[in-house]
Amino acid sequence: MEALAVRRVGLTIDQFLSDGSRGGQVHLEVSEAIIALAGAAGRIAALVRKGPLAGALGSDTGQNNVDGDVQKKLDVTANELIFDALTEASVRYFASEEEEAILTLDKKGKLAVAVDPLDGSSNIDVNISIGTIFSIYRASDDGATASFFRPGREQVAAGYFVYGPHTALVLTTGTGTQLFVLDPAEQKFKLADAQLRIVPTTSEFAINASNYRHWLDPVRTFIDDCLGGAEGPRGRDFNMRWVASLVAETHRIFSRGGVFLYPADKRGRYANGRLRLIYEAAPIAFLVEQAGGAAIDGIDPILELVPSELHQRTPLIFGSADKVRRVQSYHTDPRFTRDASPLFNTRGLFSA
Ligand code: FBP
Repeated sequence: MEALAVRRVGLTIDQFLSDGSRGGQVHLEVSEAIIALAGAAGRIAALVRKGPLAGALGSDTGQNNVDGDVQKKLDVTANELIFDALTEASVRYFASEEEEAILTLDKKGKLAVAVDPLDGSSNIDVNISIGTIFSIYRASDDGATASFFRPGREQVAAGYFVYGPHTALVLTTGTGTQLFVLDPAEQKFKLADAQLRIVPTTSEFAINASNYRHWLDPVRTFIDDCLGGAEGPRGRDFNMRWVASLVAETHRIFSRGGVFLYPADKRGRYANGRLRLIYEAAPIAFLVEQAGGAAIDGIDPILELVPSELHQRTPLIFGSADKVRRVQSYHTDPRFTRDASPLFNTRGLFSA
């Protein structure tokens, strides 16, 4: 199995998706949609590489998306490029962070595709990695909402493109998670790792710590215990990262493990965190689980949640399985489920 994986390194994405030796066959229309998305991502990567020479990509358009975020020029351009690419594939329904409602593309199309066209918008102008996230379902004959308002476990494929020092695609079609890298000479995505695995445990966490005062007890206590380091209840030192691009954080976790948290907090609009279930959390969770990691909303697996709104937010905690389980145990321990309990302001849950 491993030898086969090594032999396949270097295959183009088209060759990989049509390769009969894969564990599970990828249906033609799913392959075509992924290849269409890869084409759009290649064009977005070319713009990102040009930076300010491509125009003011990070400037505000003066419009807000439905969730209230200010749309940047590149948010809108990326959305248009992806929309155009998907009209060439067998896509019946298209949902996007940048579109208020679900759009119907091809009434006979077989798929429903949801995207965050440009994740990490606040990093466009600062030359830090940004990306595109996508989720693919079979279109439901019960209509547009039924196609997306279903458990993430029903996704047939998911992935993200990260536009960084190199452009990469991390993909799952339900048989493991693969890494592809855009070869700049040929403008083709090529397989670089046929079997990504997330190490089960590490000492690195990622969270926007400026929100510390807004967090609820389970998260606050978990982070307090990590910050206690070698002298604290965990008995060892931890490292922290926060890029503010979900794709970049996910990519780091794929390469060296760790846990990412964007929890619910006490700010008015953050009762369900910041990240959107359908086109951010669910595809990331599918990729992560396929690589041996875990993804939860605090208690339940992300892939079991059923959305009831298109732009619904969810708390998101994912990464190395042991770490995620530990965060989950803080959420289920009755001592931490009462918010702001004075009992636990100074000590953590675990003594080792
Ligand atoms: P966009 O898709 O609008 O860019 O928002 C998502 C995101 O940028 C994530 O990539 C990132 O994890 C998070 O928001 C950062 O949020 P904050 O600025 O609150 O730290």
